[in-house]
Amino acid sequence: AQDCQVSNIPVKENFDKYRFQGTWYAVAKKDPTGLFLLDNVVANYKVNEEGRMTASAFGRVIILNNWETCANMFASFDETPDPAKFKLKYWGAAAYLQSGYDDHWVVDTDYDNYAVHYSCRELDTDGTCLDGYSFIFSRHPDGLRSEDQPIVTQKKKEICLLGKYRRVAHTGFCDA
Ligand code: AZE
Repeated sequence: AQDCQVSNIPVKENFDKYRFQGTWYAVAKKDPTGLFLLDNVVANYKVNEEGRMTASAFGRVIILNNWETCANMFASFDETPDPAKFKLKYWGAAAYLQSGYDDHWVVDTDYDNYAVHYSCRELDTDGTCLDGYSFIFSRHPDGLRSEDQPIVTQKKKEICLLGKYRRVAHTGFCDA
């Protein structure tokens, strides 16, 4: 699993989108190239009446000519044969925000404390990831519990991103 081939990355077995619902605080992230959420990233997942997973997310961004704002994002997920692998269709509340269609894999989660998210946007010719991003989420705004840290470190290794993360600050910038 550690050959860094995107197709060999293990994901959460029997992922349960119902248990994944609710608020997740990003505690660390690995950025893709280009514009991205800077910090204060909070995501809220739901499963709608038709059984489709949806989400909203906030995060601080800097767009255009150094204009700092809070991005209010929405998403709906397309399922794939693997229950932990989704396609994320996302867009912003305002047109100047980003929209896209990315992979959204849940590499691991215990549903109650931590989650490891992964998205590869562009494959390299050798099957490794050329451009991607990843979030480490916690149910707790103040970070991961110490007992979850070794699990998350192991998962970072398995997705070949150990040492590539930055802490995500929560300063209240996007709080209503
Ligand atoms: C994610 C959680 C589930 C909902 C969404 C997510 C991703 C959002 C982005 C937003 C980028 C915005 C930019 C604006 C200028 C995975 C955090 C929507 C990638 C760059």
